[in-house]
Amino acid sequence: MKHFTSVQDISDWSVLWEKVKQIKQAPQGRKTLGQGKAMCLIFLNSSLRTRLSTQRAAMNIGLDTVVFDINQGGWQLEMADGVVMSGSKAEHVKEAAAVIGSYYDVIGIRAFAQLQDRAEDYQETIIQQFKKYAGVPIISLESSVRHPLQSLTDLITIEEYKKTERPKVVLSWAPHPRALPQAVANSFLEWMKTTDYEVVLTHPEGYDLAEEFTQGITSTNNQSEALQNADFVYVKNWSSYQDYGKIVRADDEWMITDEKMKLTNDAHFMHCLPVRRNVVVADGVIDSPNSLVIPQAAHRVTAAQTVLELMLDHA
Ligand code: AN0
Ligand code: CP
Repeated sequence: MKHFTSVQDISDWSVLWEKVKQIKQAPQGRKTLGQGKAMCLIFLNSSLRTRLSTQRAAMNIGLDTVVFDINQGGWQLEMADGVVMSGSKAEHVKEAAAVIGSYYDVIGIRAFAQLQDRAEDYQETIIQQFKKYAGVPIISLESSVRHPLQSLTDLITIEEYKKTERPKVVLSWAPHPRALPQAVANSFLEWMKTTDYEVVLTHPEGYDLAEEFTQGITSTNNQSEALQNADFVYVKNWSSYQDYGKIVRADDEWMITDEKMKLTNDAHFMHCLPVRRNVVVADGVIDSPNSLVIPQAAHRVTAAQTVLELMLDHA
């Protein structure tokens, strides 16, 4: 695997599932795979899971890791080509990525959508520029459009907990006090499309995702209808794609409650975390035995290690 920035980077699913199985059985089975190599994880935004699980995955295979919170102590990077750099940005990504690539064998980068300019966010500029200039494999730790490590985790989790071959998986929008990116939802749909699950998307009017992600997916503005007989309820907030980056209305009634979960087929509750209790999901649901949020988050290590092993196997 050269880079890991979207589902397109998976070239052989049977090799991937074999690896997932091995890692679940013996996480430290390949303790020396990363020996003599090192990874740099660059964060432009906050993180708990991505930061810690990716480091833990690296530890399991003996890959040294450095975390670089670039906004705290790094230079501000110019991402666009051909600009006159007379403003506040001291260094161009062209040099920065190449330099980091000369020190490290793998680079992970988290750069959320800014939610100001849709065209700019949807170009995934930061990931693209690192791919172009770093000269080493790039792992997305959540870009402005996608969060593939999360989506792989979600797929591994559903595969582990599904009780039928073709479970009904519902992705439901839920309210949130802050405008959030669409990346987790976009990416989830992109990965779900590779399965033969019954996938249903539900959100209030005004929260349609980009067509490239929703094409071929059943979608409804009626949350109760979507939840009928669901086996997995995956919940996430995102801000509007049409009215870009905006919270278009108060839709508090979209919170996932115990009452709503009663409509489902005793569904598992999933969320990528961090989650705001009693805004996105009621305590009763997230604290119930049907909630998968902790095992799901634990599988972030499985997912990161799978990706790292696939990269290093062919390095
Ligand atoms: C981020 C988001 O919605 O993209 C990260 C989720 C993994 N969430 C928040 O900022 C709360
Ligand atoms: N799910 C997830 O990516 O969590 P963090 O933002 O804490 O890394």
